[in-house]
Amino acid sequence: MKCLKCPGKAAIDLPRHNSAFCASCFTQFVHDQVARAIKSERMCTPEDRILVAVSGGKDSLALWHILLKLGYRADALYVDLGIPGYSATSRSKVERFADTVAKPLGVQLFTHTVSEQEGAGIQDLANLLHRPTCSACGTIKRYQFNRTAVERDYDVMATGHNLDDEAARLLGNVLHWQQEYLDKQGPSLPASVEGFAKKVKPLYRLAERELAAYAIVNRIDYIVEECPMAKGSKMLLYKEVLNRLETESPGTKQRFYWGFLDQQSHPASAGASMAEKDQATLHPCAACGQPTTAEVCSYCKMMARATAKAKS
Ligand code: Q46
Ligand code: ZN
Repeated sequence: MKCLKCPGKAAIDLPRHNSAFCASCFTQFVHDQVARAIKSERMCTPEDRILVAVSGGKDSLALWHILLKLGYRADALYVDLGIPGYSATSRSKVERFADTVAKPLGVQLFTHTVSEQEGAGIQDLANLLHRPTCSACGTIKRYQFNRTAVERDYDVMATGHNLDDEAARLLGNVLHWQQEYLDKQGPSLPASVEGFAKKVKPLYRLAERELAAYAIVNRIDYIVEECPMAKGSKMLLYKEVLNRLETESPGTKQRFYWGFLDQQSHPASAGASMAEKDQATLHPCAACGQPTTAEVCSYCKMMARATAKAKS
């Protein structure tokens, strides 16, 4: 297969975009997708100072890499959760990336160590509180990222959530009709009140698989294993289900999540009653007078075709 953009050989195919790219055109494609996300969702300007939440995984390190390549001033914060056999490796990946890629560009890495600052590693802390580890972890990470962003005067905080993450989260929120969460599922959340940093997800247009390919093509050394605490989580199940749908019908995740964002961006029509919407879009069929959105209703069109066929 050939690259869509140049005469080179394609290195990665993107069924949902009906295209394939060579390594360098693919890198360009990823940068373009992020630039587009930032612009269309008004995430930040070139003057803004950005704080990236990094975990050592492909998404957050790719995000940091992309923002730096696009010329943004992006520092990062890593939260060391103190999970045996996982945190030490993820921390070393982040530090290596910072030393080799970020620091030469004059940007900084901050580290927050849970066992030092909160007094115990995340698992001990969760046991103590009788809370699931991930729930305690989520609380600490949200709090510390926001606090660092606000105290150090960053304009915006960026996380590496990708299309798969957001589609899975949307599926969970829809299955449980969590309206409050649905309202906050956009990729750009303003600093709604004093003390809250603006939060953005510049990778929402890119799939997990595309970010893994980006990391490999750009030689980003990341931790491949998931956090051991994620095992058996609902999110992984939702991702599995969506992956099955995606295989059967490429573009499903994108249609699901981007379609949701589209609906959200038209609050007027979403808020209108069904009767109001019908009145705005329906009018009498030119042939039979029954309500339709087209000039001639589908019944009349179908019957006209049937009549024509019968006569021919
Ligand atoms: S890091 Fe933390 Fe995740 Fe690990 S303990 Fe759970 S929430 S799974 S994103
Ligand atoms: Zn190419």
